Amino acid sequence: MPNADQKSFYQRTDITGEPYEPMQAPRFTEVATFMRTPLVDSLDGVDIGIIGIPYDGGLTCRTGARYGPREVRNESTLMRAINVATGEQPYDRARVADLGDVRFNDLFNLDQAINDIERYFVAIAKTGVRPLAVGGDHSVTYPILKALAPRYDQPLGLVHIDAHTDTWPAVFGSKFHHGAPFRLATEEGLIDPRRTVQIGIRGGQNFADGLDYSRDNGMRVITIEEFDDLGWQAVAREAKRVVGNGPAYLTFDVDGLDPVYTPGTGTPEAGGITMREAQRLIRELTGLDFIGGDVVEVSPPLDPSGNTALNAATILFEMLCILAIRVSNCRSG
Ligand SMILES: [Mn+2]
Repeated sequence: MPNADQKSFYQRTDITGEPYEPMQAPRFTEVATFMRTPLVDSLDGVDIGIIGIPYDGGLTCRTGARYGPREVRNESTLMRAINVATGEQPYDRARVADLGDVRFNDLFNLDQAINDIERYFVAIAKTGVRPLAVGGDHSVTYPILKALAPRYDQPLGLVHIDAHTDTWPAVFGSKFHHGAPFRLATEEGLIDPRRTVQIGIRGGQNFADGLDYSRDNGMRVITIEEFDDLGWQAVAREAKRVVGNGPAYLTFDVDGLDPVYTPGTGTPEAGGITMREAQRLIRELTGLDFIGGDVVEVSPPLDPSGNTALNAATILFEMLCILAIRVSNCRSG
């Protein structure tokens, strides 16, 4: 599987002229990029691009997610080049790079921030690079979907892991907030609600507003109680049935996990998914046609232990593994 092209992609030269591979170096060394992949300023030759979105203007509650990308980069240096559980080696299958962060022209203007994010993902989508985004709060997924969905002849399917449905109407005077991306995406035909599954749902202000919207529009809502009854394997089967064939997007809000794993998040809800369940669930989603994904709502200032960012980086690695399988399958046939 590894070829010379992929190998040279990960090689670097240091200031003495010595060639080396950062991913083979001790994990406490080097500038922290996502998964120790090369930081690039061009999309040429990239299959999967991991990009930070240091934006949290859409938060309705506890803040700090703007620091998410930086801290996930740091903890992601602990990830290995192999998925020990599955044997997957994503860097043999695909050229993975750190694309840096989305830059904002007008950080304090929510409506403008959406355009800034969309602009980056339009650039990515044009090249066929599959993006893996790291937030930032969940409002960032709406402009990502705005950029990606028009490339396909049908609305995207969605696997959405979260404690909240994120289908709420406007709050505090704005329809762009972290509890609304999938209502906006449904209204604009970016996602197909009948090919959307929401997993781990258990909370939210005016709970019924979001839940009713999701169900009335045909989304498959799997509450945490149903998740508990079915188990991760059956939930994965159900997600595959709902999403079916056709392009799909994977979005993971770390508050879908129990707060023991991810206390550093904007709106924690007790009684959530375990890390082990989440890892096995994601692995089991292999085969769906994911065109990209994101991990959002990591707020490092709310968890100085770094555990939230470590678990987010681990989820990101699992997502990278299934995306890399998709890339190499598409390449070979
Ligand atoms: Mn949430």
